[in-house]
Amino acid sequence: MPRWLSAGFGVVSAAAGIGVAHVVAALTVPAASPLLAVGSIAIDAAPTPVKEWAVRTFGTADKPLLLGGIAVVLVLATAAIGLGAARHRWVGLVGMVALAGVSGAAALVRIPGPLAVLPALVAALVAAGLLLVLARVGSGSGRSPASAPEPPPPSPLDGPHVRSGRFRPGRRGVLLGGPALIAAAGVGGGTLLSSLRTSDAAVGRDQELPEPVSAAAPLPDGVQIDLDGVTPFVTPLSDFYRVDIALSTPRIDAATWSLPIDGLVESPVTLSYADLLEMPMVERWITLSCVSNPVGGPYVSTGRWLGVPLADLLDMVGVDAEAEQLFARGADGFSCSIPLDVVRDGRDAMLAIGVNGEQLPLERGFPARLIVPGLFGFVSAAKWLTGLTLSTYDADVAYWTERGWATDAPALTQTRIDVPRGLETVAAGEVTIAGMAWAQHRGISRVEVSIDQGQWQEAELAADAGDDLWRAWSHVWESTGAGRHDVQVRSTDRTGEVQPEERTDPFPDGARGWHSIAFVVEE
Ligand SMILES: Nc1nc2c(c(=O)[nH]1)N[C@H]1C(S)=C(S)[C@@H](COP(=O)(O)O)O[C@H]1N2
Ligand SMILES: [Mo]
Repeated sequence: MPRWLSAGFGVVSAAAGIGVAHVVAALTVPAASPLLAVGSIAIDAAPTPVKEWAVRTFGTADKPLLLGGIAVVLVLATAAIGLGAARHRWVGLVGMVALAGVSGAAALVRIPGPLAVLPALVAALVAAGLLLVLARVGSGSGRSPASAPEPPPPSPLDGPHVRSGRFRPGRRGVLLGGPALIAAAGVGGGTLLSSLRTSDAAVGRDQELPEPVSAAAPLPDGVQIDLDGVTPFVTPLSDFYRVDIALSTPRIDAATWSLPIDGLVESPVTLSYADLLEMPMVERWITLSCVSNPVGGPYVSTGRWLGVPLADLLDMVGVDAEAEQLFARGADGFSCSIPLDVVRDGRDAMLAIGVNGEQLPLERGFPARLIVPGLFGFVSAAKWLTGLTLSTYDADVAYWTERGWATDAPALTQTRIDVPRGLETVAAGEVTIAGMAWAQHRGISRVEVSIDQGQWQEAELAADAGDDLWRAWSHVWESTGAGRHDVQVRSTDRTGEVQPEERTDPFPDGARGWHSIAFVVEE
């Protein structure tokens, strides 16, 4: 048997195993599907600089690329197993079981309960079994006799269109193609199944939201600068930035979901989704930003959040004096530390169930997440909540703290130039420079623009919607000549602090520095 065929047997057996396991996962725990489970571990284990590089280089395409990378490694490994199995059958058995073991162990790290290993078990059975059969049949020791009569040589009259009885790509084609088909059907079918199971009705995302007892203040006229290219003040949910460690979006059924609030409290409670819907809700416009946002970057958005004030929940359980933090956990293994004094200082920190008038979309943390104005998302905005624990910083350590990032991280002031775009060519005359500035919970009091290293000039601020929100700004500049010009911007927050000039990386507590771009004025 040719070596490529042995290697191919290894690859297609593993692929078929993964395909069937994907279906099993879709029916049980989607995130336990082998590639997803291993990918999640890779995300958890990747050293911070690697992760930063991946996000910087690939942006939101980093996850498909990760899966692709794992697939390449897997093809090489399973080809080797296939080659080994051609000589010694046990190599195939041990190799496939070992690979499946890796995926089972990976699944167990993030997903509690024995169901997490079921897909890996199925993958092991299918992949090892199939490889043994293929190796046997392929080497001719199976039922189909190796001594089958050779087909007669092709006649020169037979073109590619002639499908006579001697056209026999069949055997090898079937041996490789059959399992490949199983793999494709499994991955396609499993993915379809998961999406059916995550339909809005299936998870309880088809309910009326309660009316808030305290509605969001209407946005003042003039918060928006109506100029092509300037960010919309309210981010449509489809454009809202998304950052999380979940390789597959957690699917949580609101009907069976419950949220324990425990730890250093007088009376722990466990709330159901129905319990939450009964509680008094507030609705607030809040701008959320990500610590990974580079200067001038896109990871910032604004929505109208509906939820139960966290202070109410704390009052309900009665917090012990030793408690330092509200430790929040998400279904994807994420966790974060929210300082108790921040939760209780009067800001609109909430356990949110709705955004922009609808229940949270699945990728935004359905059924419930936290939103804390003024803190970066990674230290506050836990999605797919599974538990809230009042504790000390020693007792519970947050996911990103374990990876070297800051434990407490107030959102930093940033100012972004939206128009002109970098290197855009604009007509001579009046050039409008405009963009967004944010310093959540402190507010923006001033934005300044400097062109070609000239004096700082005060930009015009759009209407103010509140300190927890971003603010649009614009500045009209009379062009001074054709060719390249540079513009830089900086903001001052309401505490009087001016954005520092020096650029820093997002790691470990957010990027600092002035955004600048170059543009070109036409002749
Ligand atoms: N469960 C969970 N919650 C999470 C995260 C995560 O990885 N898992 N990422 C956080 C980070 S880093 C940010 S910036 C915000 C982003 O929220 P969004 O995806 O709804 O914009 O969610 C936070 N909540
Ligand atoms: Mo983030």
